[in-house]
Amino acid sequence: ECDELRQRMTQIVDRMDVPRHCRTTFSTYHDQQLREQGNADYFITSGDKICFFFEKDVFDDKGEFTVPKQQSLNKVGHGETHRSFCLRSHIQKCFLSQGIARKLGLVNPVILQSMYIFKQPRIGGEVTPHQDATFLHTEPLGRVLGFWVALEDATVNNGCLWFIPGSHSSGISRRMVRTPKGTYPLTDFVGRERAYDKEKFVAAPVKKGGAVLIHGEVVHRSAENTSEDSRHVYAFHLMEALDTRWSPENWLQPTEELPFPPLYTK
Ligand SMILES: O=C(O)CCC(=O)C(=O)O
Repeated sequence: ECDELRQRMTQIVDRMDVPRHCRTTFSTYHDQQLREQGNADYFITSGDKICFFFEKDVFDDKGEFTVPKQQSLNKVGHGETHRSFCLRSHIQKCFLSQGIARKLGLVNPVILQSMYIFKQPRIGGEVTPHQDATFLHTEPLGRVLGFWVALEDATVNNGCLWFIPGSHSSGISRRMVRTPKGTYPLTDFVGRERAYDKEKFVAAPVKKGGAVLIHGEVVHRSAENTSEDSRHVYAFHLMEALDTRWSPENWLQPTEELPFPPLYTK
């Protein structure tokens, strides 16, 4: 399954249309602002599509790749990867996620988003310490669960996850919210990420095919990848929809046509 997913992603990247705002030449401060606005628009509308997010400096000032295309992406997300192209059936059938969710007592889990994360060799960027509920906020808290499946060995050298044990029980310190319609930037933060003691993080290396379950409030991070190996991962987030309010201020919003799909097939 891991290899199938990797092959499928190789095809998608081969055929990808690079988003225009990545290709455009940006030379002035104003151009730079346009690029940032393009990035923000692209992100906030990515909830129901396949969108491509690149590592830093993978385009030159003419918009041409400076690295092989297959090694340029940071991640692909956040919607269509689970709504179609077979990955939804991977989530529902293959990754044992239905069985795990049932064992955890989830009554009506829905799939919020999914991401294929590359952590490219040598250039894979770090993911700074955060809690997923900062971006995927519910009332009450404690209803979001990440499934993070290693499609290759994830090691301390190539950027495995690190966690602060016990940090899931201290609430959240920051939320990403949509700003009022017609204003820019499109999202903002309320509150601030706490300063975390680096020494408190514990590494969680896993073998290819291993799954890590991420509590929505646990503080986690991953380091940059300076090794020669990639660290591909398929990650998706579930929400227990029973008696849960999805915040209308979240960046990611379901619509009537595209509600969050249920995890359970029967
Ligand atoms: O894969 C990574 O490096 C980070 C993933 C992550 O933070 C998440 O899935 O919540």
